[in-house]
Amino acid sequence: MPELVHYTVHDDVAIITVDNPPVNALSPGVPEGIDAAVARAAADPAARAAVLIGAGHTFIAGADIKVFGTIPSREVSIERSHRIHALLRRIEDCPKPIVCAIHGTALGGGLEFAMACHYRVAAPDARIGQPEVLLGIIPGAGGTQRLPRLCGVATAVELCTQGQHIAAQRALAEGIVDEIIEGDLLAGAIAFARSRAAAGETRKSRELGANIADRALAAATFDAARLALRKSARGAHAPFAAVDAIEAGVLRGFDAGSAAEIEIFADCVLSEESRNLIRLFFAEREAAKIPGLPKDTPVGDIRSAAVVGAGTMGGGIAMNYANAGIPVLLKEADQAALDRGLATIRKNYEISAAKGKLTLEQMQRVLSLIRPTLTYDGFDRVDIVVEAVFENFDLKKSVFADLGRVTRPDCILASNTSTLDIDQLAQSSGRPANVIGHHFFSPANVMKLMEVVRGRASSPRTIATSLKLAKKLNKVGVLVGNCFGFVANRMLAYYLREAHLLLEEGAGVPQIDQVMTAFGMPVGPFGMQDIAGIDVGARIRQYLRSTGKTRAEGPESPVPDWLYEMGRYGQKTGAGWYRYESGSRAPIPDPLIEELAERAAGERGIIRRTVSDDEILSRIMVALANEGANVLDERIAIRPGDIDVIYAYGFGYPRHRGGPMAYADSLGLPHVLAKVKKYRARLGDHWQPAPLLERLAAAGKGFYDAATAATAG
Ligand code: 3H9
Repeated sequence: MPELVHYTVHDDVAIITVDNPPVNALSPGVPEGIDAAVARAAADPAARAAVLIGAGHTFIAGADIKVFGTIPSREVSIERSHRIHALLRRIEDCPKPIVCAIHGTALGGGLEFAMACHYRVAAPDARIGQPEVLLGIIPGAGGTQRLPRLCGVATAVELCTQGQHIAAQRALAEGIVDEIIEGDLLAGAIAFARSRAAAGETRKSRELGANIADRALAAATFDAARLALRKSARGAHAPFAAVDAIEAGVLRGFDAGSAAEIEIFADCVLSEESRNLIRLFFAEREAAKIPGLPKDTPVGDIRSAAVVGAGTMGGGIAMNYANAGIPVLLKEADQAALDRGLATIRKNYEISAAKGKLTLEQMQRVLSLIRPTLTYDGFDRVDIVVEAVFENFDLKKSVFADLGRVTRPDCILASNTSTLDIDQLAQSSGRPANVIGHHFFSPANVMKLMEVVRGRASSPRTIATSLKLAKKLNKVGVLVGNCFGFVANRMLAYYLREAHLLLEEGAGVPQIDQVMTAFGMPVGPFGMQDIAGIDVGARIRQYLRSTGKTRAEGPESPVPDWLYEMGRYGQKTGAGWYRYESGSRAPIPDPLIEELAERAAGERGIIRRTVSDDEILSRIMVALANEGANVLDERIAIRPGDIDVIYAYGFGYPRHRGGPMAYADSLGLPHVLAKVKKYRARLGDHWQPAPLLERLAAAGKGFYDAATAATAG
């Protein structure tokens, strides 16, 4: 077994190096190795001080997340936590100064080990954080206790409830880090350690009291945090648990606080929330691994790009490239449209600059990378073109025919279509192996999802390059198959259809939206359509009808089309499913929608009734999971985790609920199937159980069990 922790002595300073690639996680053996090395340094006459550092490209990125799933009970969790707390106390009690040298990231347990050292120095580009809440847990190795003592209550609450990483400079300003080392980190850390040894100083984080002395301020901070979390946590529990643990330590002292942390951690680590979030963490990384696509598949280097279409999507996509430092040509058909597109891009950047997210200098730099054009000049030099013109098949086909002519033979040709057939676009280009879908979500510069749509002829290079590019663009790329709407929008059609039918049956627009936001969605189905544009869906339906199809099998409510005919396109026209007053985005319920719903119900012979919140949630979620099962069965999505990642990043599905497929698993597939059958009996044959749902329910399995078995097989 490889040695996970190395001990060497450099002149008179012991160097303790954690060496557990890829991210130096605290896998079994690592904490024990550090413990033994610190004890050795304490006893070593050749060492006056010690430096704790990580090998490779990072310090410790946290506990080994895989291990959490193996904790069988509260008792085991508590027993393990006591051991790690005692271990960290031993480090802190070492009589010789211990300096932690941070590069890459010090996250979760990594930061907790760092805070148990007497001092911390960091490389300028290092980042630190307590991201445990993003996994449904809280810092479990004293982080909720030592952090407030180092940086104060407000910052500790912020870091432990939001889970974001902060830069070394901020960590320095907050008192979490003692010095930034420019140049050689290890040499700087050794010099720092020597200086503390010479001064005879060791400083224990757990004994620092000044930052938590003001109880009244602390109490006000906890109250304000809980109030804010009621909105922002969207039903997640872990952020509240983190506040509880910090509060216990600030009000009752380090020992009582540590005991509380251990208990609260045990509750969290065994929760459904944590199981879902951890599964999503690994699903996101799994999505980048494609069965049948070898690791050594050639990958093109994308150093320059072009986007055709400077509308809302095209502009947002161009911003993604510029943000990643890739120069991008932005082409429009006429000057007025190009000017409008550029003005929107500039406005978006100005809003970000006003919020302090980028400096004016950075804004000028990214803007200079976006080069407007009305022609295809320069397209022969770019590595990729993304087509983002109006969602019209003929128009898109003609663009692909142009692209086949004007670009280099190895140039990747991507379409941002949200629904149309990639294979037909590929044929139009004359270079189908290079063609692929890059489906971004609105607003494209913000939403992290990129559905990568594989056509029949997309080459391994085209696929591998697209997935690598997604990461470079700071997106989560998920490979999906080619069908109408791919994964996200195909399933969404069933989600929205159910919302529309529930409205006809008697539920209210605000009621349905409220049920879904209470579940944790950032916005309900009607509010979402008002943001995306009711005209967008209407045009897709028009196109489908022209081809003799519908978006979702079964009845279609006429109300969305009536809104379209009335020019109620949503927020952009001041009215859609809601009304909006003079530029405000606050939705105002509109009695007209009730009248339209009654008319539609009358036409279909439906007697309107009171619809319960439970029925709304159940029908919408069951419809989503049932279609998700079809998507899996047809191999449009490779794994249930891919669907859940798509919903988390594309639509803001509440991560702590895991995603539509994990949620169905948590309900139990026999229960989901029984609901589908019940709705079929009551509402009609368009409710058809997906064959995969029937097979899994009969076998007593969940979607994820089946995926694990398939991978293992
Ligand atoms: C914690 O610490 C609790 C404590 O309070 C309690 C202590 C007792 N464990 O993301 P990447 C794998 S909770 C196991 O693609 P990047 C990852 O699966 C933890 N594996 O790279 C992937 O494997 P593969 C708190 C981990 O450069 C590979 O490493 N810490 C862990 O884009 C590369 O990962 C966190 O939540 C882990 N902790 O980003 C940090 N971390 O190649 C979670 C990574 O087989 N990690 N892996 O697919 C991250 O945020 C990112 O991975 C990081 C690197 C920023 C570190």
